[in-house]
Amino acid sequence: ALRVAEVEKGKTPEDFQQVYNAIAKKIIDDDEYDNYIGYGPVLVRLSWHSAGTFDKNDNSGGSYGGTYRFPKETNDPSNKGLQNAKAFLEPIYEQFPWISHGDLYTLGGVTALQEMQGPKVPWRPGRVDLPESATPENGRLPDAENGADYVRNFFKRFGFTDQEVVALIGAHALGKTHMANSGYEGPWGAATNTFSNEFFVNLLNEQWKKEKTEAGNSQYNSPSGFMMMPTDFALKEDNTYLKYVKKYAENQDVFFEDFKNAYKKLLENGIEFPEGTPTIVFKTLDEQEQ
Ligand code: DDH
Repeated sequence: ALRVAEVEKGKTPEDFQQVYNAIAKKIIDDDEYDNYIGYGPVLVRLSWHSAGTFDKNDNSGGSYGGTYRFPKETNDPSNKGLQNAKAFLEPIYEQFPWISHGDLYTLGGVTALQEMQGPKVPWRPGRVDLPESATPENGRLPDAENGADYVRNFFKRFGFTDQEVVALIGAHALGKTHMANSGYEGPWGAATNTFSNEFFVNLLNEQWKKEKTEAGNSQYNSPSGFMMMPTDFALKEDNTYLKYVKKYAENQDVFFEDFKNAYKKLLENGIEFPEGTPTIVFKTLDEQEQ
């Protein structure tokens, strides 16, 4: 059965805008994180991993229950590095203890994306904390040492199309890989805390050389100091994926529109929002200052 959203009692879009603002201000205040990349990218990654356990076959996992908060999921090897985002959000939760964890993790990603000049992502509240027993087993998140067939098959569990998959992986314009977390090292591009179509531009235009990392993984490196993981590079090796890579490299507006839609779907997978649930388009801090 679908999980039914229940908006936190008495809360209005203005209350969620207050949470947005607190997260956005803390991103600015704690700007030294990860050599001044800041917390934006790791918050986006947490939102994706909190939702990325979804399985449409039995409607298990997903963002709804906020089960990332339980040790089994926090300590999933695929979630290494995300404890930094979890710690970042703890004082936010203390300030707004009425919010569900699923709402907090997804709202954290939407806030970070918008504050990094990404598209506006319409967001709906009402995820409900589920008990520890609802925590999915480890192993539902993707393994980067794979090619296009794996990627296509992996995202079937969510019901995503080829186009949606390519758009979503464009999030790798943000942040970087860290040897200690994943056995990969380096950023995909130059603007690590500004959302853009740079991932696709670099995938097409850089001179890539396949090398082994010190952890024994395969990684593509370019003379500019950028990297791609095998699942990233796969988007160039598959003709259907490549079509969308080219489209997004040529037109950032099209990428932003498609990313917004696919990311919203990712964050809402498996949830039924009853009529009357507000759809909130948050104002950025900049817009509120004007
Ligand atoms: Fe990713 N990602 N990701 N990713 N991801 C990593 C970092 C970041 C895969 C593997 C990794 C998405 C899809 C995939 C972000 C967002 C998104 C790292 C490095 C690995 C490994 C972690 C580390 O070392 O710290 C794989 C495999 C896939 C796949 O789908 C095949 C998607 C869909 C998103 C999204 O947000 C929609 C972000 C942001 C980061 C950077 C994190 C950081 O700390 O910086």
